[in-house]
Amino acid sequence: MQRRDFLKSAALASAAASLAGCNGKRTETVIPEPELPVTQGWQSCYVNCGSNCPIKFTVQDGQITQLETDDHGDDQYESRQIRACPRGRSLRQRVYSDERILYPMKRVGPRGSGEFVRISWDDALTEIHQRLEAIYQDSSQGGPESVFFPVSTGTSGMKTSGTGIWKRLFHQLGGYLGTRGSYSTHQVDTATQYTYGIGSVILNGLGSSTREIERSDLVLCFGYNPQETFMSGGGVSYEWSEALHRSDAEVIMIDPRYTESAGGKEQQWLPIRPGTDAALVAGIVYALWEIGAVDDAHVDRYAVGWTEASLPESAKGKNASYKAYILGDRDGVAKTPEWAASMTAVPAATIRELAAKLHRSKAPFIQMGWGLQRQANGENSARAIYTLVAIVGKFGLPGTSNAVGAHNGTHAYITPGIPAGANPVTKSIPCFLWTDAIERDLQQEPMTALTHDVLDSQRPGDPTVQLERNIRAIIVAGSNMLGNQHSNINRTHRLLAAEDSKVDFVLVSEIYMTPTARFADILLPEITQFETEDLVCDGWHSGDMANLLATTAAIAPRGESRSAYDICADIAERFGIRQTFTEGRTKAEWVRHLWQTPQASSSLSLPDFDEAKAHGVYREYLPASKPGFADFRADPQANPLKTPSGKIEIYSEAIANLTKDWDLPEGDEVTALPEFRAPWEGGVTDDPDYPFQVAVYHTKGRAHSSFHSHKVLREAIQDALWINPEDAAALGIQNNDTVRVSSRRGVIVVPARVTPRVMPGVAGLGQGAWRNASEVGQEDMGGCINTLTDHRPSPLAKGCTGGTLRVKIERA
Ligand SMILES: Nc1nc2c(c(=O)[nH]1)N[C@H]1C(S)=C(S)[C@@H](COP(=O)(O)OP(=O)(O)OC[C@H]3O[C@@H](n4cnc5c(=O)[nH]c(N)nc54)[C@H](O)[C@@H]3O)O[C@H]1N2
Ligand SMILES: Nc1nc2c(c(=O)[nH]1)N[C@H]1C(S)=C(S)[C@@H](COP(=O)(O)OP(=O)(O)OC[C@H]3O[C@@H](n4cnc5c(=O)[nH]c(N)nc54)[C@H](O)[C@@H]3O)O[C@H]1N2
Ligand code: SF4
Ligand SMILES: [Mo]
Repeated sequence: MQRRDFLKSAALASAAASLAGCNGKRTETVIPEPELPVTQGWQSCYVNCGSNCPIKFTVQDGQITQLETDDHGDDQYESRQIRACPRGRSLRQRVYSDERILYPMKRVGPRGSGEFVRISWDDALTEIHQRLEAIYQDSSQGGPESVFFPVSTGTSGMKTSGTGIWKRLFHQLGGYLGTRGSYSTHQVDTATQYTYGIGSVILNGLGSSTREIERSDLVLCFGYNPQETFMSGGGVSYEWSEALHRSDAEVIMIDPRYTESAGGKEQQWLPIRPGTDAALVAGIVYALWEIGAVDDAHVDRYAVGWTEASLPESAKGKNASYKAYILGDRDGVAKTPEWAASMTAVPAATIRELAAKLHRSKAPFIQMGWGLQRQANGENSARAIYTLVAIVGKFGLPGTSNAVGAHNGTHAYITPGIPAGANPVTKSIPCFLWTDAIERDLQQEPMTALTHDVLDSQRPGDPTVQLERNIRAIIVAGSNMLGNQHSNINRTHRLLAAEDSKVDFVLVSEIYMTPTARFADILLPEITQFETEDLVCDGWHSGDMANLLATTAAIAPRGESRSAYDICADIAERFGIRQTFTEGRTKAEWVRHLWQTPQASSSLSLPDFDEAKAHGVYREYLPASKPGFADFRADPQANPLKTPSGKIEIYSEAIANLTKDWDLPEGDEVTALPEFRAPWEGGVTDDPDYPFQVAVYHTKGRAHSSFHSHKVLREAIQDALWINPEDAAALGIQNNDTVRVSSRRGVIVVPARVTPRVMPGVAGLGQGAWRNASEVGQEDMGGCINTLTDHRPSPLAKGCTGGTLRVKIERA
C-alpha cells in the first residue's frame, strides 16, 4: 500500500470508529501528504512525559505537512540534540485527528453517553456563566469549596495555554477545593519527606545525575525503566544508555517485567512480585547483617533507627529498631532471605548474592522508579529502598545514587508562565480522594483530618478540620481523570451519571473526544499547540540538558477551537472581571512579556524575541557537580538533611506521632519503620478467584492516555496483556488470542501477548488506553487499566494505588 493510501484508510477507519462511539458531528479528515517545504517554524511536544522536545514544522497551503526535530549544532554528548521520540514526531495526528472537538457542544443524552449537540460559543459561555454563578452563590451547599479541578497533567510545559490558565480564572472567580500530591509520586514523595526531609522527588536537588553511572561498579534498579518512561532524545534515557555504554558496572534490574531499560544491557533480571520490594530489602539487609557487612556505628552516624542506640527517646525499649525488625525480635519472624523469597519470589540464594555484591561494590548506584510506590503499600516500599541506601552506607561517594532519581534540580530554564495566582480556598484533600467527596453525603458524614487527611492551610495540624461540602461542579482542562485515569472508572461513571448525582455541572475543555469528554455537560474545543505561540523550557525530567524555545503558530485554529486564554477571558468578561484576568494583554502579548521576564536561574542572556523565534532551540549542558548526599556524607553536622533529626530517618517519629490519632480503615496500617505489609490484593495472599497480580506500567506508546488517538502509535505498540508462556499454556491461551480480564471492579477485553518478559503469576498491562464502554459494568473493549483498579487509597499518603490489583484471565 502507498503511504498516501495507508494514511487515508487509517483516517477513514478511525472516522468510522468515532462515529459509532460519539455523536457523528465531525467530518472525515485526510492527513495531508508532505510536499515541498514552504514555511518552517518551531513548536514543542507538550505532554507530561517529563520532557518538552523541540519540533520543527513545515507548512504548505495552511496545512502542516512535515514534522522534524532538533537539528542544531554538532550533536556531541554535551551539546546533544534533543530529539523527539516517535510520539512527538506523530503530532500531526493530534492536529488532524478525527477525534478533534471542533465546536462547542452541549450534552443531550445521559451524562457519560457521549450524546451532544453543537451550540454557539455565545450560548456555551452564557450557560457556563449561569451554572457557575448558581453554584458559587449557593451559600448553603455550594460556594468555592464545592468546585473541583481533578489532577490535570496534559498541558505540562505550556506557559500561556492549558490548565494553568483555567486555574488563574477560577482563582479570580473565588477558588476551588484544593488537592495535594500527585497520581505520579504521592507515596514516594511522602516517603522522601519523612526519610530524607524533602517532600518531592522531582527537581529537589537531592539525587544524583544519571551520569554518575559512568563511575559506578554496580547499578541496582528497583522498577526503574528510563528507556520507556523518559524517552526524550536529549534527556534521561539518552544519559542512561550512554552511561551504561561508558561504564563497566554490573547492572541488576528488579522488575516483574523485563523492560527496555534492561534490554540486553543488564547482567541480571530479578523478577519480583508487585508490591513486595520492602520484603526484598528486609531480606537483603538480613543477608548483609549475616555476613557482618553492616557497620552499625557508620549507619547510626547518618541515620535514625537502625540500632536501638539511634532510636529517638520515645521509641526506646520497645524493640522498635529496624535491626530488631530484621532479626524478628518483636514479631518473632526473622526476615531471612528465605522469608523474603517466600514473599517476593526472588530466590534466597540470589538475595544473598545480591547482598554480597552490595558489600563488595565501591560505588553502588541504587535507583527506583515509581511504579512500585503507586500501590497500596507504596510508602513503605519507597522508604525501604531509602533504608537500604542508608544501611549499605556508600551514598555520597562518586558513582553512587541515593535512589531519589535523576531529578536533582540542575535544570536552569524555569521559564515563568502567566501567573496562576493563589487559590482563595485554603482547604485541600489528597488528590486521589476526590470521588469520596462526591459519593459520601458530606453534610451528614464529613471527610475529616483524621479520616481523609483533609487540611486547611490556615489551621495547620488542626485535627478538627473537615470538609462538609460535596463537589458540585467539576472543571476539566488537560485531564482525562473522569473517564480514564482515576481508579475504578465504573464507580466514577456511576457517581457522575446517576439521575440524582451530587455533581450539578461538568465542564470539559479538550482537544479530543476522550472518555472524559463524554461526561461533559458543556464541552469546549481547545486548540493544539500548533495553532498558537508559547514559550518552552526543559521539563521535569530532562536530565542535564537545559533548553529554551519560543514557538510559533503553524496553522490557524481548526473549526471553532480557541485557546484556553481566549475562552477564559470571555468567561471572565461574563463575570465582569476581564481586565483582572487579562491585565490588558492578549495571549501573544503575554508571550512577549514573559520572554522579557528574567529567567529563574539561567546563565543564558536572552536574545531578542523575534530573533529567538527564528533561531529555534537554545540549549545548555548543566550537569550536577556532585553525587546526591555528597555534602551530607562529608559532614553530616554541617550539612544536615531537612528531617527533624537532620539524619536519614529509617524510624520516623513524625509518622508515629502523626498517625497516632488517625482513624484508619480496617486493614490499613501505618508503621514507623518501613516494614513490609502485603498489599490488599497482593501477591502473597492467594486468591483463587483472581489468581493473577498485574504489573501496571507506563507504555512507550502514550503519555498516559495522551497520544492514544494517534493510529500509527496504536499499530506500532499494541495494547496487549503480557502473560508468561507457563501461565498461557495452563489457560490454553495462544499469542494474540483475545482475552477477557476481570477484577472485582470490571472487565476488559484485550489481545494476549505470550512472552517470557513477564514473570509467572503476574500479567503486564500498560496504562492509559482509552476506555471503550458507554455503560457502567459493560465490558471495556478499549482495555483501560482503571476499569479494573480499585479507588481505595494507600494508608499514609492516601495516594493512587493504580498498581495494586488481582485479576482473572480467560480466553474470550
Ligand atoms: N512512555 C511514557 N513515559 C512516561 C509516561 C507515560 O505514560 N509513557 N508517564 C510519565 C509520568 S507522568 C510518570 S509519573 C512517569 C512514571 O514513571 P514510573 O512510575 O517509574 O513508571 P511505571 O512504568 O509505572 O513503573 C516503572 C516500572 O516499575 C515496574 N513495577 C511495577 N510494580 C512494581 C513493583 O512492585 N516492584 C518493582 N520492583 N517494579 C515494579 C513496572 O513493571 C515498570 O517497568 O513516567 C513518565 N514518562
Ligand atoms: N491505574 C493507573 N492509573 C494511573 C496511572 C497508573 O500508573 N496506573 N498513572 C497515573 C499518573 S502517574 C498520571 S500523571 C495520571 C495522568 O492522567 P491525566 O492527567 O488525565 O493525563 P492524560 O491521560 O495524559 O490526559 C491529559 C488530557 O489533556 C488533554 N490536553 C492536551 N493538551 C491540551 C490542551 O492544550 N488543552 C486542554 N484543555 N487539554 C489538553 C489531552 O487531550 C488528554 O485528554 O494518570 C494516573 N493514572
Ligand atoms: S520524549 Fe516526550 S516530549 Fe519528547 S517527543 Fe516524546 S512524548 Fe514528546
Ligand atoms: Mo505521572
